[in-house]
Amino acid sequence: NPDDLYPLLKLKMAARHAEKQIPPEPQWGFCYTMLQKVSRSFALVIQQLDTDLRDAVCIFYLVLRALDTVEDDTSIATEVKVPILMAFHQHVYDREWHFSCGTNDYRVLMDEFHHVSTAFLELGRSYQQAIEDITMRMGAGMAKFICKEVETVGDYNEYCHYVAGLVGLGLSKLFHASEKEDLASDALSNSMGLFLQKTNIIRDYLEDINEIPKSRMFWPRQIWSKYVNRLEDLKDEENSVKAGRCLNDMVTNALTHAEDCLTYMAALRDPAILRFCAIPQIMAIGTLALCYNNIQVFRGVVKMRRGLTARVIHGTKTMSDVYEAFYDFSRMLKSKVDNSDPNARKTKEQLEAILKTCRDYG
Ligand code: RWZ
Repeated sequence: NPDDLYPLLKLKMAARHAEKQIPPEPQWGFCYTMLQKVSRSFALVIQQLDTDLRDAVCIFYLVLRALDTVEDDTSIATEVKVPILMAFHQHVYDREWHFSCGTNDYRVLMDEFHHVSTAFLELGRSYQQAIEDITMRMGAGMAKFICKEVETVGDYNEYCHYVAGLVGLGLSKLFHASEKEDLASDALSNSMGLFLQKTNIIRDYLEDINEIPKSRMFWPRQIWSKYVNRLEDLKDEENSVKAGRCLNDMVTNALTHAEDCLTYMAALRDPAILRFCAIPQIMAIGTLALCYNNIQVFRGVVKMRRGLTARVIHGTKTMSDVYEAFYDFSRMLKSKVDNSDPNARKTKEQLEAILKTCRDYG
């Protein structure tokens, strides 16, 4: 599609530009280089922000990444892991603190964590307090879920709150600390994180289930047990109808957060912060539209085409663009709903509510 070429070129140029913008101080150089390595997409959206807020968000991300690296390392005994997770918010203040774990780039992040601490100590006090508070709460939540499975939809919401909803709360605090935004409510901030996290959990089914050593699964039993006896059974060819319905059930659950996300974004005043928040949310609803009733989710990776991603990144400027994108993807999703699906009515109700919000305000 020749229409896609131009935005794609711009995207590549933006990525190269980001590489060249590495600051000269060793601690900041390390942090921005590391951010590029652990998340190219996040390194790209973070560039929307002004310097002091961008620095705080970069450190926030790396601190949580390090916390996640500890949680994720299955070779660490629980008795060792839990105290580290619980005290991580104190370790960030200590330039001498060190704990080696993880692999590849994540191991470098852990081994050179003193650079992150040094940079953290240079942030304004209100940024530090926001990062400390969220790190403490996420560490405690991760520790709780080490020995707990995601059984009910309530557990699913609770787990997603710890690993993503809290990121939303933290970002809202950082935006407020920058004096560019009012403090958003915890409920709306939480929804911003849950919408992204639940989309990732749906899309990453196969990757998570095939992981060695066996990773925990986040699809709640309360949902999948309506369709199959074991979560792995969704992969089997003979279960494809049931698998599709289970997938649609999960997408419908994720869609319950979309209206809150629109309300959150509509209240933002700073255009750069809006772009930073909106790009991932539009990618999420686009991914849900792509995954709905698409059993490829159980066979391989389902990802939005790169040209479309580039268009989202460069085409999102104002809240009107956000309403338009949510409208288009909701319409696309609605056209895929089949009345024989047990959740068809619920799904369509969710979509109708999103479409109405977009029409009323967009
Ligand atoms: C913009 C208000 C970015 C909310 C959630 C968005 C993302 C998905 C991934 C909130 C390190 C990446 C692993 C942070 C812990 N959640 N979350 C507003 C938002 C970082 C590890 C991975 C989390 C995690």
